Amino acid sequence: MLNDLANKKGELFAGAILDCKYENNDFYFYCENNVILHVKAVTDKIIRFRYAVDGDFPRDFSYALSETYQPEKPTLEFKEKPDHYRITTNRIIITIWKENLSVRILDKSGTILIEDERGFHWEYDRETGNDIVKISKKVQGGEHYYGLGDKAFNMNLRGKRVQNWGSDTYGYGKNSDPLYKNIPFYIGLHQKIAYGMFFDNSFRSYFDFAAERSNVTSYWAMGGEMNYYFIYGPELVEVTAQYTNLTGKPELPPLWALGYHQCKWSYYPEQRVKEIAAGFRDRQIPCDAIYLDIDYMEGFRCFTWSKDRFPEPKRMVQELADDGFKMVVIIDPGIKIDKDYWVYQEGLANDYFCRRADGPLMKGSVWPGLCNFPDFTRPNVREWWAGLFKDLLASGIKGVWNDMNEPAVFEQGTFPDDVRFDYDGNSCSHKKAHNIYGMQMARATNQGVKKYAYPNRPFTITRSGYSGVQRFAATWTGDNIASWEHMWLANIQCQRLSISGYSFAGSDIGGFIDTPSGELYIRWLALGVFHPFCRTHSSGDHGDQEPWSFGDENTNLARKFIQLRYQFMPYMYTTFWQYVTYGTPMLKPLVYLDQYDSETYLRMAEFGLGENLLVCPITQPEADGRWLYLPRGNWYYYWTDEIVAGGKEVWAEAKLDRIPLYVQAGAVIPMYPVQQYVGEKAIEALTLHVYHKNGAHQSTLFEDAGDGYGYQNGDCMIKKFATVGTTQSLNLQQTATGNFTPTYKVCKIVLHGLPFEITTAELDEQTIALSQITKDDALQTYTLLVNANFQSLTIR
Ligand code: MIG
Repeated sequence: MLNDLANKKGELFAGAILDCKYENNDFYFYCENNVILHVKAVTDKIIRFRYAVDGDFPRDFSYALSETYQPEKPTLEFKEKPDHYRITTNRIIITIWKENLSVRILDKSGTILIEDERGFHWEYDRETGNDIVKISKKVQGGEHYYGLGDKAFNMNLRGKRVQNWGSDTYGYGKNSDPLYKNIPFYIGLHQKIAYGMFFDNSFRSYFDFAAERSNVTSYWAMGGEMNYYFIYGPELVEVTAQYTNLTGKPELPPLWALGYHQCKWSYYPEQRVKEIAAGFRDRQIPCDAIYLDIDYMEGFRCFTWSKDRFPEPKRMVQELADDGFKMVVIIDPGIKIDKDYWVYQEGLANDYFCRRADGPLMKGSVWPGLCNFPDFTRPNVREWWAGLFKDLLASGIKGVWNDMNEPAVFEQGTFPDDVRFDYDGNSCSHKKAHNIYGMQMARATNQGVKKYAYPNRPFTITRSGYSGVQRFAATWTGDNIASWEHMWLANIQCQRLSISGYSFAGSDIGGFIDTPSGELYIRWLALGVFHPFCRTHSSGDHGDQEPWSFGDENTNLARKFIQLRYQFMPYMYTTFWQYVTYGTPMLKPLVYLDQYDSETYLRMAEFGLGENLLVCPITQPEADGRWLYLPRGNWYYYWTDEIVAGGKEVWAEAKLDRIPLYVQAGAVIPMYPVQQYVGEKAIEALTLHVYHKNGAHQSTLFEDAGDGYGYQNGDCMIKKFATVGTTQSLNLQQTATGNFTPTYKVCKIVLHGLPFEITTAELDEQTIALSQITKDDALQTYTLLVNANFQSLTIR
């Protein structure tokens, strides 16, 4: 496109720098032809570049940025040289050439991190009056690219061109683009050094990773500003964490939201919902949430209930709650044009709906028929929208699911370009607001659910979003298909979302369109239980997709994998806490586990979950295992306790009753007993699986009430488990901080992989009788019960 456009219209470039002014962390470079570059050192590692072409900057505004982000002040040095300016932070060196405003960034060892090719340039688009703003960078030797949200491409984006224009893509496939989300953030890796690039521009945008020209990576947007953040790693995880801090982290979800969820388009009437609920409890398959799709409403009118299908919602929701089920309902943006419908009346009376350029209300057909659409970019509209959730929450609804918010409109796809938006006081057209519409809807929804769920935590989920949307809702990967390829895609998309700041993601397990075979369903479920959001969803006209729909044998396997999810719950919750606290991605592609090993660069099936687990799904039929690349270090095969050395390809034996799953040597993995739903029983013992390693390792456990906001005031418990192992011994130290007191008083410690026979055991300096340690011959593990507050356990 760079060249196509260039053929027809003129590309414009900055002139030479005439002057420079600076104050604190802000540097302004004024060029010959009215171009200004504003460089802001946000931190020592995050540098913002903002360009103006008409001699002035418009009001600075972004929906992406977190309001609570507190950057650490950089340490700076500024120098003017004959042909360039140089800004040096504690970590990087930024050079800006006087001749043409070209930018280069080096790390402290002098390695080039990024370097402009043609640099910033633009084109004036006569039709819209917008500037098409572009930048091009040289591809560095051996450079690889990752990120960009939900893209359905191979993990490594080199050689691809992608587009951000949120779209309802029913039955998309590998390489379909654009999809639902708009996350203009990528991560570059070369010479084992990682950096991030966040192009904060909500217009339709494109990224070309050495696709058009093999030595150039470029990106551009159809309007708005050239406004990007460079983020220095050098570690991949740090790049994602910084981006996530910049664009915001969610709050902790209620613990039940990490349980298993069951969804369908649609479960109705009440009797059917009850059958589904009973189906879980009768078969003892754990489940925390059941969803109602659009058919629960009266003629698809949001915030109404179908009188025939759900005559007494509050009673039904309560009865389900008594049995441990939380109910989540869908809410779409389209409000039916219907004079007798109160939501429509209120929206109309208060002028809350979007308007066309010439004044009429924006009309579009979606499920209810012709609809108007709230302008979620106005604070008072969000406030109104939030208030609409009062009755739903009062009926006991615990979560809300936002769909169709790309925004999607039948036939025409989305809104026409001329539709107007307030954009929080920065009035604009759909061209600019399209990509943030879904995010602002999710924001308003979260605001309402949060308010009325109080003192409990809200749960919201959205299909579309822009950078920063992770603050407001969980997400899923949209309308996928029950095929092996789609399961493969789900794995990549969830990892990619995670490294793009959006960890709370999952796929429609088993596929939304079509019916999976039992085998595919089980393989997919086995993967899904290791995704932060774990929900089976399918469209109604393609048969049943409950965990018991595929015969007895598969039902048993489904139960087993869902039970595993509940056993790993404290580990998943800890991983979530690390995400909301540090911005650490919950899922990590293999390259994130070892960027110093180039064998990981093109891998995409294997991923890390949290600190200590490695998962690799089987995405082919009739397999009894698979080859995978295990990162360096020693790993335990979860199912057998076999110790496997990484840094090479290994074969993981995994018939349908297993998913390749490895535990890092030295790890301590916390587990809960199986429950049918979160909070079913008070946890009486926490199990700590300790995996011996020759050497030291540290693991974490976070616990709190699992709901409410006490954790924000210290009512939580952070435990660190430090293990040190030798060929003769194992020491485990536990240190705890925080005020939370868990229900359990004991820990069940399971020792894995001891390379010696136990002769003595000491707990907090007291000898333990060996008779208190039981050996499991199958796995060669040793189990003992200890006081939950133990500090040190030594085994020899
Ligand atoms: O036009 O609400 O992606 O999860 O079940 C289809 C019905 C609208 C699309 C969502 C899907 C949901 C379906 N929706």
